[in-house]
This record gives sequence, structure tokens and C-alpha cells, in this order.
Amino acid sequence: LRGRSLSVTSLSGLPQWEVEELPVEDLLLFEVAWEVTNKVGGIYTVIQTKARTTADEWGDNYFLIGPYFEQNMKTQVEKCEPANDAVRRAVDIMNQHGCQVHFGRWLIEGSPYVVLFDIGFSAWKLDRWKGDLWEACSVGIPYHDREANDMLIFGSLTAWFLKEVTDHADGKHVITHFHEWQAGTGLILSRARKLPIATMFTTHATLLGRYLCAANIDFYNHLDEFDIDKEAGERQIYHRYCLERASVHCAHVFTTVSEITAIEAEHMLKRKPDVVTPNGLNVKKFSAMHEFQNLHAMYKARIQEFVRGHFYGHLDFDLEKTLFFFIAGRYEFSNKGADIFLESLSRLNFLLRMHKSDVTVVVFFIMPAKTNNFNVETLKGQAVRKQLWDIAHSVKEKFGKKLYDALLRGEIPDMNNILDRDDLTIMKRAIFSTQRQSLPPVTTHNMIDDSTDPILSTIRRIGLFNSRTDRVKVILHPEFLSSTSPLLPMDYEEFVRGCHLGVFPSYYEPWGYTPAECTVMGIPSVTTNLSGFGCFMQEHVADPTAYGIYIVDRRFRSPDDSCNQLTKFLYGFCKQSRRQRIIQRNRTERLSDLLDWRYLGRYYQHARHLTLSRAFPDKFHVESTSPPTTEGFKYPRPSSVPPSPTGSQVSSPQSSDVEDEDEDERYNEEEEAERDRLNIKSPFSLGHVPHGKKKLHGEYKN
Ligand code: G6P
Ligand code: 1S3
Repeated sequence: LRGRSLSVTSLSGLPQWEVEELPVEDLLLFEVAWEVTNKVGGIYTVIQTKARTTADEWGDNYFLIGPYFEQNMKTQVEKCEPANDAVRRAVDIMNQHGCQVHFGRWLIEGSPYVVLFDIGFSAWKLDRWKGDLWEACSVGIPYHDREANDMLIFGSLTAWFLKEVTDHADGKHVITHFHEWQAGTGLILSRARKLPIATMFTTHATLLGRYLCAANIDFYNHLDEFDIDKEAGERQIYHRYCLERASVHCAHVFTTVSEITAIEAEHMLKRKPDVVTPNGLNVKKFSAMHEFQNLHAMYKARIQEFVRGHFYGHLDFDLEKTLFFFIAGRYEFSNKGADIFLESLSRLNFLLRMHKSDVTVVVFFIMPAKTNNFNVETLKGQAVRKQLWDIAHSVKEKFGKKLYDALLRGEIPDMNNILDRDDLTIMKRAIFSTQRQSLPPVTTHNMIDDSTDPILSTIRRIGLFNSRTDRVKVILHPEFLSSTSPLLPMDYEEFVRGCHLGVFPSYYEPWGYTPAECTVMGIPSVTTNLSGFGCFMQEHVADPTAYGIYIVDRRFRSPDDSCNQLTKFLYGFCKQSRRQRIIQRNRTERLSDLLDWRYLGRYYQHARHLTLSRAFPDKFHVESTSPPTTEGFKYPRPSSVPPSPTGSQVSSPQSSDVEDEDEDERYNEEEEAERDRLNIKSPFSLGHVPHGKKKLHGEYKN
């Protein structure tokens, strides 16, 4: 079974390469993850966004395996019967033997088939399966670790299902792809039972890496010094770590999402990944030019409305000169870099005040924590804003009617008397109602752990209390955003589009979807050289800063120096004029092809081919164990940016004096012209990779 060569269409000048097309009609692909139809974190995004390109390639021979949760099934899956005989038989047999296996189509782009196991329904078999695991790999799972026990049930059901499928696969070869330690038990058991399947394992983070970084250990400078068994034992995750490590070593092909995690895996899991498979997104392209810029303006107006309410009585700053920054994600204070972000904000506040800048920055922290709902002061702010809006509206109506009547009579009304005493009284009372005794709150919710919460404690320490004199204002929104919120009714995507800058100065971030999502929406962001995304951009873009990707060095600098660098980025951003921001957004959005699964999906294609060639060497063959290379490719520096030794500034910032919409349009057009000019030349030909520099993606090498 040899594939035939297929040339992948290039996206906006990105390098093409040939991938060998697999004879998918003779194969079955099963992708296994705890996050199939089940949103917990970033792995859900990987699987859900990748489904379309995988389904395009594999059609009805592609299946996802995950856990069954009633609510998820009801809202995301359309039940149906399996068309494939081996799969239908496996589902039937397991159901006849006391399991509950559900089958259907996941209602996402690509609508792939899903096989979902009800974990609770099979829990009575747990003790027997613990024995099986012990026999297979001598790993025991303590009874109190509920999550690990659930994973064992999930893995045992997966291995059972794969056994039934392979017994009746009718000559079709089976390839399986397991994500993260949670799915790994299925892989370990399948290999111990010598099932005739090709196995691939992807890790999205290592257990130990996450724990050690969260403990504020200087992780990356001591990677080879950890006694990993001891560290895992001390953190009471030894059994999980054993399952993770066994999965890695049992797989025919081991992959991870970035080079930085590849290095981590080599030390924490003792195997070099065979292929680095960077995470992509489903990039939406607008047919109308500048549509994403219009969306920015539209959603920014919604954020401005919220800010009007939140800062009522203190609105002595110009909203047209106010920038919105945000950080969002899982609440891991130091791993996600909220610590150095706050410190940098305090320094930025100082700089803006010292230079008497007329720019104000409102910073949102969107990180879910335990709360008792919204606080009264925050809700009151929006009520006051609404009341002022209603009063302004009714006075305007009366004013308009009087003006109209006067014009009908052929008179110019006496402007001094056009508002009567009642109107003035209502307006004065409204102004009085905006007086407040306290400062605008730094959090929108009542926090359960208010006194120990790390963000609030840091705000107290650095004194960023939203005082009038502060040029940097802070709002902690400890809940994910929702379009049905009574406070800030926007979903995450709308909010991101309305902001000016996403700031993600993570210390531990194997990939990091948040800055990638900003990029495809044309919003600049800050990332780090310890995040997979940041390293990827550094490797593939000649001048990331010019494209609105600011990369903080957290690897080779002290935390204080990283803070200074971040402050410099933030301050430089504040000094940009509106024109410069518009141009920068255009450039940022231009990078989105680089993050499209239609481009990045090929690394997974290569990894699957490699897996088949290792599991069934007499049937499958790959020309090279390395994936098709993009060595030498770099997105060129935008032609309008003069080369500079630091390459750290987008053209020299000036004060934002001309703020006129026609001007904006003109600059949009100029930028478009620049883009056309650029497209004439292949970015490939302009790229420069210093001689001897290590390739970032593709096969991981020393
Ligand atoms: C987009 C819109 C412009 C608007 C601009 C505001 O580019 O198309 O009409 O003026 O956003 O940009 P700013 O960075 O000031 O939010
Ligand atoms: C992990 O999720 P996290 O936020 O816990 O996997 C994601 C998907 O690969 C990745 O983007 C992220 O960096 C990892 O940390």
C-alpha cells in the first residue's frame, strides 16, 4: 500500500511541499482524547478545529473516541448508526456486555463520527481493570485519585473497542492517535495486548513540567538536573507520571506541540518527540477587505460602553485615547505570566504619568476564579450609565421636537430657553447621581478568596486602585465571557476583536492558543520565548514585532529584566498613533495563513504516515522520517519598516494628532497597496535564516 504524491496548495506564498497521500479507503483512523466533545482546556480547541481538515482527508474512515457526558451529547452530537461494519459490531458487542457506548456525528466543522463511552456505567469493572493494568505495566492507581481511576476506565474501554474493531477490520489497517496521559492507558493496554494497530501519542504539556513551573522553580535552566521520579513522588503524581511516560514509550510515534515542549519532554519523559506538530486554527477569511478592522471598531464601541459605566463619576479620561489590553486563560497566576504582567503595568503607569501622556490603558484580566456573582458596585455602574443614556435620550427628543416646531413656524428658536427648568433639574440630578464615595472597583465579582487571591493581592501591593491619577486602570473579570452576561454581554471572540492588545507573558505554555487567536483576528499580542507559539513566530517571521507579535524573553533574562522588556513593549504600543495601530493590525492579520490547519495540518499527516511505516513496515514506507521541511522560510519584514538593529519598533511612533476616519481609510488603502507589492515577491525568496540555526518545526533534532 503505497501512497501517491500530492502537492499541497500554497497559502499566500507560504512554502509548498509534497505529502504522500495515504490510501485512506484501506485504513481506519481513531483519535482518542478526554476532550472529545468535552471542553476542559486547549486540547478541545486542537481537536475541534483540526477535525475539518482531518475529515476532508479521511472522510467516513475517521472516528474520534471520547467520554460520554449527557449534556455534551445532547448539545453537540447527533446520534446515528455506524456505517462501518467493524465499528458497528464493536459498539454492539460492548453494549451487549454491559457497557454504554454512544455513536453519532459531532456537530462541528467536518462533522466527524464520535464513539463516546459512559465511564460511570462501567465503573463496576474498575478493580478488574486495575489488575489488568498492573499486569501490563506494573502501575497501580490509588483509590482516592478519582481522575486517574476514570482514565483507567476510559482506557480499558478504548482498548476493548479497538480489539473488537481489529478482529473484524476486513483487511483494513488501523491507526490510532492518543492525546495526553488521560487517554494514554488505552494505548498502553492495546500495546500490551499486541493489537495490530499503529499508535501515535501526542503530549500537550508534561505533568511534571506544569507542576515544577507552577512552583516557581527555574525550570528551563535546570532541565537536566531534576530527579524526576523523586519530584513526581513528592507531588503525589507518581502513578500519573508513570502512565504518561509509559504511553510515550509504547507509541510508535511520539509528537508534541512545540520545540520548547519537545526539549521538556526529552528530559521529563525521556524520549525525544519524533515530530513536532504545531497547533493550528480554522482561519475565517472575510471577503470584504478591512472587515476585521470594522469589527474591531464595532466591538471596541461595546467595550467603551462598559467602561463608561464601570468608571462613572471618574470618566475624566478620553475614551478615544484609551487602549484596551487583556490577558485571558486558565487561572495559573505565574505559569500564565499574570505576575510579571501586573508588575509591568505598575511600571507602565509610572512612565505614562511621568511623561504626562494623554493615553489611558484599561486592562482586563479574564481568568475564572471562585466567586459569589457580580458585585453591587459594578452592577450599579452599568445602571447609572443606562440612566444617563435614557435621560440624554429623552431630553434630546424634547429638544428635537421644539426645534422642529420652531422651524415649521419659520423661526430660529431661542437656544437659551429651549430647555425648560424641569429638563435642567433632571439633568442636574443625573449628574449628582454619578458621584461616588469609592474608587471604581478592580474586580467585577465578589471573590470568595478575596484576601488571598494572587491577582488582588498583587494589585494591593503595587497600588493600582483605579485612582484618577492612574493612567493604567485594572478590571479583574473572574469568569469567562458570555454574550448573555448582564454586565459585559460579549462572547470571547467579540471581546478580543474589540481590544487593542492581548498580553500573554507565560512562563509555562507548551503552545498557547490565546495569542494565536488574537493573530487570526488581526489583534497584536505579547507572547514569550517560553511559549510554543512565541518560538514558532520567532522562527517563521523575520520581524515579529513589526507584525504585532511582541516576544518577551523569559528564557535568558531575569524576571526583572523580562518585566522591563514587557514594559518597554507596552509603553511603545501606547505611543503609537491610531494610523500605526491600523497598519499594525493589517500586518498581524496577514500572518493568519501561517496558523491555518490547511498549512499546519501537514505535520500531522506526516506523523501518521511515519506511524504506519513503523507499525506495518512491509506495507507502508516514508521517503524520509523528517517531515517536509520549511527550512529557510521566513515571513519577510514588511517593506515599510526600515531595518533596525533591534527590530523592536514598528516605525517611529508619533503622537496621535490626526484621528479622522477618512485618514484611517486612506491608511487602510496604503497598507493594502503595500500588501499587494509584497505579494508580488515570494516571501520565501526574501527569507533569511542564519546559517547553522536549528530548524524549529518538523523532526526534532539535536
Ligand atoms: C478600525 C476602523 C477605523 C477606526 C479604527 C480605530 O481600523 O476601521 O474606522 O478608526 O479601527 O482604531 P483604534 O486602534 O484607535 O481602536
Ligand atoms: C495545553 O493546555 P494548557 O493551557 O493547559 O494544551 C494546549 C493545546 O495544545 C496548549 O495550547 C497549551 O499551551 C497547553 O497548556
